[in-house]
Amino acid sequence: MTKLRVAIQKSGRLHDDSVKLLKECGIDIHNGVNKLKTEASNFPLEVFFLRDDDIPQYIEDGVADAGIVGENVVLEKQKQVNEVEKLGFGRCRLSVAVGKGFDYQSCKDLNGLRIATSYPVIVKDFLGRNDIKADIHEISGSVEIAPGIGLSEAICDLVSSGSTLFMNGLKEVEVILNSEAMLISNQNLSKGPEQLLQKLLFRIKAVKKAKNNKYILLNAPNDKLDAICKLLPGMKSPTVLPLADEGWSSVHSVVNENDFWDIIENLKANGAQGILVVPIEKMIL
Ligand code: PRT
Ligand code: ZN
Repeated sequence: MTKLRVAIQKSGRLHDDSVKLLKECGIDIHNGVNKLKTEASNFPLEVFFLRDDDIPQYIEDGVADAGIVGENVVLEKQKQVNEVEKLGFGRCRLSVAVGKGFDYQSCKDLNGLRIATSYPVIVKDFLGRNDIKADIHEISGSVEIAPGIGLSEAICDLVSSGSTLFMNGLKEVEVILNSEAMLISNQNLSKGPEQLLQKLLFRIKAVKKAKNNKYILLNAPNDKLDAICKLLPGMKSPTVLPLADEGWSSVHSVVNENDFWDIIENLKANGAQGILVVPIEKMIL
């Protein structure tokens, strides 16, 4: 039977969220300690646990059909893979940082400096686009200590909270890339795996959509129903049910997280009461 072979990070920042996403897609996987691969019990899917840096190559070579890695890794590795879907976790930025005492005005100030990084390809591209001549020193870890030990004047590394830079006396001066985890796939999938990938993607989109939306229930006086329904477009239109109390209705709908607080304020201003907001598990349009 055809199986979809999906590579995820063995351990590290993307591991837990990758497993969680598959679970939210209804795929049961049991991750034995130190296992290289495992099979889902209820979906034709095999999971490979790999170092994130190796995943694009395995997918280009067709050893895995699809995988989950940071966009930073996809861009750095330059492998022939399809970028299928951004996944909304593992967010970070790839930034240039210099010592906090450095009087930095623009990227031209990087001319002639040594820049330590684990992302030589992306940094080289950035320097080229901005016509900057600087020396790239590739190192594989603990990039943030390079200026302190005299290896370089600047670094380019991933940043999320910024506390690593701060603790090492550095300041962020340029954001080269904003990154999040991404589903990538082999460019020449045969029909079976391609169909399974589409099935997985359908589920991922439903999970992502549900996270961005909330189910909302409220009570509305009947004379305000029109105004209230206009505030709540819902998936088609809101559901309106009569309450046992004469003159009142219960209104059910879906609201987007981003508009949420504005909508709630307008609803209250229009006489809505007893507003309940409930998370949605899956959402299929
Ligand atoms: O063993 P393997 O090679 O698989 O793992 P790894 O050590 O290469 O990667 P890992 O687990 O550290 O990160 C995996 C992916 O998570 C990265 O490729 C990014 O896409 C994403 N990600 C998100 C991050 C961060 N946030 C992050 N903050 N990856 C690394 N960091 C590091 C950064 O390098 C720096 O050392 O965290 C430090 C900075 O964090 P703040 O919060 O102090 O700014
Ligand atoms: Zn890695």
